[in-house]
Amino acid sequence: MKALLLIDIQNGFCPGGNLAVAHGDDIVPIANSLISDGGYDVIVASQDWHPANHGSFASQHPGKKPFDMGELSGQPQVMWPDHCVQETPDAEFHPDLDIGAVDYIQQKGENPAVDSYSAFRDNDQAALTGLAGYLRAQQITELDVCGLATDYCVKFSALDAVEMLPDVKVRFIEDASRGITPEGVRAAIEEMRANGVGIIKSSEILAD
Ligand code: VGL
Ligand code: ZN
Repeated sequence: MKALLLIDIQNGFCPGGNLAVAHGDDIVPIANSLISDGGYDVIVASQDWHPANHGSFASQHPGKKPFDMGELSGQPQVMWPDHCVQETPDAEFHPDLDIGAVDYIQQKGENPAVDSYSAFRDNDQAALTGLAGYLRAQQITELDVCGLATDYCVKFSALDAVEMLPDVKVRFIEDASRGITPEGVRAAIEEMRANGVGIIKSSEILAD
């Protein structure tokens, strides 16, 4: 069984959003083609879903500006602009994403004391989200990952998939993803590759 995992294709990470990734919305038509024509049995979408007082927000740390380094629960933490606050338009999926075709939505980042880049577990690796259990129950053997942002949530999700689902073949779809910085994207792709993630383009999936 094959699954597509769409990471955080939300307004907050698209142009006009609070943590906009350059050209983040360019991936929406590609994601929709993968959903309709990618041959997947299961479609999963993750959703960054923060309380308004989330500890990853610079606004919660006096003297910190967005993109500074800071600390959260004693761990180094990038200070993000307030983003993807629950029940706000910033947290909604991009309006053109075919969310009606999604079988399972995995929300993450609800605990104000820890960030959760991965759709599988919090950054401290203590609490699981339930996504690995869902994919095991669906007997998924192949998982393709794409979305926003390559250098954070996509990378951590793909690496956790390799570690937590050792029998699953994991691939990253490069052109269906965008990142926060070009250097970050390059490093993320190398790290994924080094950890056994296949690096592919959507044309390899969509061309029969
Ligand atoms: C993300 C930073 C903070 C992401 C989420 O989706 O990549 N990045 N929260
Ligand atoms: Zn976030």
